Amino acid sequence: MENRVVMLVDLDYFFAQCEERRNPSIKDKPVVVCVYSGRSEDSGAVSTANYIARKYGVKSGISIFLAKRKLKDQDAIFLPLDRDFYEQISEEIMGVLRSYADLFEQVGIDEAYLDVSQKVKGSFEEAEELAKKIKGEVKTEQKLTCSIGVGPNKLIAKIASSSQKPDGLTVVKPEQVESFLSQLPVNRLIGVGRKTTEKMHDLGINTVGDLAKYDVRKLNEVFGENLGAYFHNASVGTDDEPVQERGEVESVSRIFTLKKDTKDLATILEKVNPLCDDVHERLMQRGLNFKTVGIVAVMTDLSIHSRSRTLETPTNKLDAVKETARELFERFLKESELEVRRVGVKVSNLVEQETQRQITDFVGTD
Ligand code: TTP
Ligand code: MG
Repeated sequence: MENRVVMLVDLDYFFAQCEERRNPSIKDKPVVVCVYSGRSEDSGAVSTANYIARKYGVKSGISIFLAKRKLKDQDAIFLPLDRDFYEQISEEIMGVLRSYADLFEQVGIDEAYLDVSQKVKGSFEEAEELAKKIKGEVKTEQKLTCSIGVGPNKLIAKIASSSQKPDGLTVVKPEQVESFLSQLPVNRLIGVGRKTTEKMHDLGINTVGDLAKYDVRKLNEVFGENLGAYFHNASVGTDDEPVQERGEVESVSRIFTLKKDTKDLATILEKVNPLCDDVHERLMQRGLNFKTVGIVAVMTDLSIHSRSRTLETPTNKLDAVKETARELFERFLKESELEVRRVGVKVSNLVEQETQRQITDFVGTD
């Protein structure tokens, strides 16, 4: 079998970077995205902060009050969380990432594993080129930076992705795994928190290399067999967890960048119709009917607008996607002043097609 090649793509300081993209004039200042609890003016916690703010010790989870104190002499920007906006951007980027993967697994709003083994034919050199291409596309199309780790499995990809941030790319080939891991502190392994780290320090284990050399039986005695075995395997970089799609499909969407910004409905529909074909085909492959059809328009200023319509009953008709998308764009273009840069189609409210059909599908397949 060929090498397994897995990537972990993690967007840098995601919520704060979305805010910088929306308003580039704040880019050179500390930016802190906050979840205000509403009790008093500054009560609540920091969701995330850009890397300038991090230099002053501001990070996810600290109180807004403390963040303000740390930044009191700076011209810092504090903004409330705008989850819908970040989710929209996340969805677009995940769509791009998915298109590069043989197998795809989103693990958070700003993070996904891509198994690219077949795409790159097991070659880490090709994987590095592919990772550069992905970083480039995310940068030019979405105006965001990300960090990518490439490795022979999810464990290594994940650690690699966080080893150079922001805007990093770290490739760990199978023959480099041992030297890459051995000098890292043990708490870099997933599942090794503060308490476990302390216990390991007591055993004289400080680095992942120390852990790899430690007698497995003794590890089992201290941590129990499951954890002991996990820690040992992790320390030598062994991990065979597959990259796999998570959860139910909630929506299917496609987005496309126009050759030229425009407000012309006919030009836009020329691009939107093939997107409708594509979305519809993916739904049919998965045996899904839909009830809601939506459009997305990203304008010249990169602001994102979406409109949708929910039909009376679920359907599988391609015409329903095209007609509804056309009507929504027609109405949207009348209201909007700016030109459109990217157009998208999204179908949601999905339901399984008749079980009847699925049963008949199986008949005669023997
Ligand atoms: P992360 O990827 O952990 O952090 P990040 O993208 O802000 O920074 P990094 O450059 O280190 O990747 O989390 C993604 C988003 O999730 C983050 O932008 C905000 C949100 N988040 C919280 O709201 N609270 C938290 O405690 C954490 C860790 C993240
Ligand atoms: Mg991130």
